Amino acid sequence: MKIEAVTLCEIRMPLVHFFETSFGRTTARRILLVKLHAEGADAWGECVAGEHPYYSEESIDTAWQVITSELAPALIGKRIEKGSECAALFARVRGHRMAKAALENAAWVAEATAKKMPLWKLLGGTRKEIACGVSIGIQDSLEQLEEQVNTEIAAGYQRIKLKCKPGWDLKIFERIRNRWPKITLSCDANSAYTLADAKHLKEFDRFDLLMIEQPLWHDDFYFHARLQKRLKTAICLDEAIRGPRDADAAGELGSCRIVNVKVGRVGGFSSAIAVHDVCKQRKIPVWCGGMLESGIGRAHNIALSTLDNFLLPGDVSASKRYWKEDIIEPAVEVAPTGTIKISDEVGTGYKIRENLITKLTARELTVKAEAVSA
Ligand code: OSB
Ligand code: MG
Repeated sequence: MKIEAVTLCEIRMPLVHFFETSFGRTTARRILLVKLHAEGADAWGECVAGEHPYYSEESIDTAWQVITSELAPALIGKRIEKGSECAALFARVRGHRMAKAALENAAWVAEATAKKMPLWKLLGGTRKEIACGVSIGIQDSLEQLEEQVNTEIAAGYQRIKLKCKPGWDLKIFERIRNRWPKITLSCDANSAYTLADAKHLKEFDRFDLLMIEQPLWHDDFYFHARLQKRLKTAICLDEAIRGPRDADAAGELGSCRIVNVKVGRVGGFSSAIAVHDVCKQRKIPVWCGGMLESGIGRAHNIALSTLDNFLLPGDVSASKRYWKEDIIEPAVEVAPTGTIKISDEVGTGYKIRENLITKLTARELTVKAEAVSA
């Protein structure tokens, strides 16, 4: 298929409930969507970069810039057979993995559409349903947190992850574990601690957590390996794993025993599959992370989660936890068993509500061949 043009579209979507991590609170998302115009196999992708460069170096504004000036021009006018060919076309741009992933993932959807296949099959998935967990942000009070956990357990979610930071850790684990001694519980620090906190982090071992996600620096493997030796609880790396080499290094060093795969963070589906494969080889279970995605990114996460080494429940949860109205149809729904059923339809199995996207759009730009050659 020939890539004729790329449309960038920034939409604004208020969250149903604010989401707070150790690096800050989000109340409304600014989301960058991309649309590939590909000879009738048009397809959408989502850039998961945040409003600020706090989770990683990227933000929606850096992504907008690098897509319009580098990545879209590298694609437009090219004929590609497969989504996986994008990575080589983008290779001379260093980093900017979330920006690259938005386009590459759209190209995989275009490929699936052209081949009349479900995206999950094209990615190499095998599962017919996937296991879901939730990520619960830092709240204003312990009571509010307990109520949220109660709601999500009642909805059937198979794993509860609590965002934590110094001052919002032992007391929340204590409170939640006291009321629910048996649930699968984990935590995510988003790099809020240093090795000087090792003794404090050792206290986490008392709460039978499935994992502690990214406790130390966002770019570190070495000190996580030192910390992992001292902890009974498994460390899971999120931020630090930027691709398959990182997963290999982390596995060899013993920096973690579990890996969070986010397709945006690692640069797109081909890299996400490679991370999955390296971890499988090393017998490291993976799960699919989330970035407060709209339905477009969410549908891509669902497809990815069908690969067989996605052995733990992902942060892939129902649309209604985030949005009053999602931009896909049907909205993502989670069954009382805490699972999402995988569609056998062509592409993602979800339709894009383009009229709604238009209504939510704050800025839009189409990059075309004339502009590229000029
Ligand atoms: O670290 O997993 C994270 C959201 C934004 C940035 C980083 C993270 C998260 C989440 C949310 O935990 C997961 C979700 O989309 O529900
Ligand atoms: Mg995380």
